[in-house]
Amino acid sequence: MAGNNDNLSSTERIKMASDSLRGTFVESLANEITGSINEDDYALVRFHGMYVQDDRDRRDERAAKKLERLYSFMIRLRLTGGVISPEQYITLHNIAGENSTGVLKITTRQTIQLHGVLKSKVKPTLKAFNQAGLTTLATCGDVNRNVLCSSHPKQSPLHTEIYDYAKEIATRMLPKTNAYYEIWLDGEKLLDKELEKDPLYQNRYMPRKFKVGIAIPPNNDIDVLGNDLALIAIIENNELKGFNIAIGGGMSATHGNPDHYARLASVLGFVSGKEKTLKAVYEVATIQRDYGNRSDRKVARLKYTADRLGLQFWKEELERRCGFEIEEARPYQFESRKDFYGWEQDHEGLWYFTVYVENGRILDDEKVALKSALLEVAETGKATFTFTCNQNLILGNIQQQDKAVIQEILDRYKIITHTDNASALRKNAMACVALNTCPLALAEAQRYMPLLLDKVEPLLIKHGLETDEIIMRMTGCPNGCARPYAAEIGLVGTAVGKYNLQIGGDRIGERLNKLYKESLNEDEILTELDYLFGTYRSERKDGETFGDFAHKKWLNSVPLMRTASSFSEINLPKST
Ligand code: SRM
Ligand code: SF4
Repeated sequence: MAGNNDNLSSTERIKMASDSLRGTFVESLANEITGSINEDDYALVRFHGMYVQDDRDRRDERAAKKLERLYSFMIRLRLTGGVISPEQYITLHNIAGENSTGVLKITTRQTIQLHGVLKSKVKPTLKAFNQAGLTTLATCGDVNRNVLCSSHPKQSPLHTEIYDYAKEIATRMLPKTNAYYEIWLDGEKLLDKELEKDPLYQNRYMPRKFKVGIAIPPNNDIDVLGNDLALIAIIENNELKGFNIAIGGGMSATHGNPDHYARLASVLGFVSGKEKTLKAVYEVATIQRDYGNRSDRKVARLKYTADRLGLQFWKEELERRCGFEIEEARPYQFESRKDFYGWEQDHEGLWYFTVYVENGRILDDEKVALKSALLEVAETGKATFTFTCNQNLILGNIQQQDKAVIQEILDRYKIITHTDNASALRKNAMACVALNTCPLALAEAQRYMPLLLDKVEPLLIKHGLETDEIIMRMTGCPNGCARPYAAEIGLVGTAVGKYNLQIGGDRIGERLNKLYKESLNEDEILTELDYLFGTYRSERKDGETFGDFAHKKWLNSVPLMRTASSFSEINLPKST
């Protein structure tokens, strides 16, 4: 029943033999000859929220000296909806300084990663996190990842109610293992293994990573349709009615292979009531667990299971497992996908300041001392921290009487000017990590994007487009970590210094872009953009966004990757 599962992939075998994710970590950590870990533990360490990496900038130098690669760990926190207290932020700041490169990297899934943590520092780091009430469990690996939730409470008085769903989903879908506690926190060994029995993940976990997000229209700031499972809050007369439930989003593709494609989630229908919604989320996961491909990891994500089995099958199977009907989807409207920079006040009178963080990198550099400023803000204890899927930061829940204190710090460190002065293009741009840590990067992204934007901005000024909020995203490879296929302009690395230019995505995340030109170098990118911007400026209709114009003008007849975002758009196969 579960697709082609006769030949299980090696990762499947490693998971099943792992003794609830224990693997051979005790041995791996004790081995002082290498900065790395045992081979099979590579796959398992992800379930604990870490990746083994090496500094790619230093590979040649190390090889010439006959040294092993400079291994270190990337550690990713679990922060549902991106929320963290000021006290926790201070811990994070201090640990980053002591045990990692010092940069706090806000990810495209609302959380923080630290890079460059040496093997000897992993346990102290996780212990310090744990003491602050933070964990990294299940932020990577074949499990439910960090659950996204629209970031800005200003958007809806129902934000807290909806955020509670995100927390509940995150909790219910955590793997039931004691291994994290035993290995990293030196906790006592679990004697009664029955307590570790995991009805959701069993001993095989998901076939591949599983991502859930909740968007609160009209803002689609989390790019909800890029998730395996997307919930879209349906609000009528200021009341939460329930959620449209969509499945099969994913942003990864492979250059030149049409069998691996980016896809937006397709809406299956509507569910209402907390328990029913949580049940539906859980059962979508069990269907993917049972039917996802476990022999070829390249096509193991839910999007492929959705297309292989068809949405009719998914809906019927979901209703069968839930024991209730999935109703007809309700109407909703996305109007934007951005962060609202600067000061905003919510319905309760609390204040929020959204800080522009270039590519999510919190550090002190020649442009701005952001890291020092944020530490000072956290030390006041008067603002919470919420990370956004656009790699920015919202300082929030600030009482009227405390606003001046926060304002003074932001002014003194020129954070407000830094945010105000960033161009519209820059404020809506994102880039993934890529080099020097990502082992899959074919090209630069976060280190190069700011330099490229320095050259794109004059083009926009030349064409009188400098206030247009065009969404431009870059990744170092086609895995799509900064969701480049959902951008109006996407640059996807093909080789060092070369990028595919994708154009024509919409502004609200409901239409993917398409390949326009392949493997361009910087000069070619700038020449193409000059032409595209010039044509857009002279031929666009009133209010027409760049993405909509580009789609109509240049790409209408180009075949799509999978983009169907509603049930009716898909050619439904017969249920099996
Ligand atoms: Fe990602 C793998 C970084 C969001 C799709 N991603 C990686 C790894 C871990 C490389 C690896 O496997 O060794 C990258 C680590 C780089 C580094 O040095 O830190 C990496 N992904 C990131 C982050 C940090 C990018 C960023 O700059 O913010 C994001 C962390 C999110 C988080 O907090 O959990 C990140 N990755 C995404 C997203 C965006 C999203 O989820 O909305 C996607 C596209 C959506 C999707 O999942 O389809 C994404 N990452 C991938 C894939 C392709 C998965 C697939 O379906 O084939 C890989 C490769 C893989 O899993 O084999 C990948
Ligand atoms: Fe690495 Fe590719 Fe993801 Fe960028 S898109 S972080 S290069 S895997």
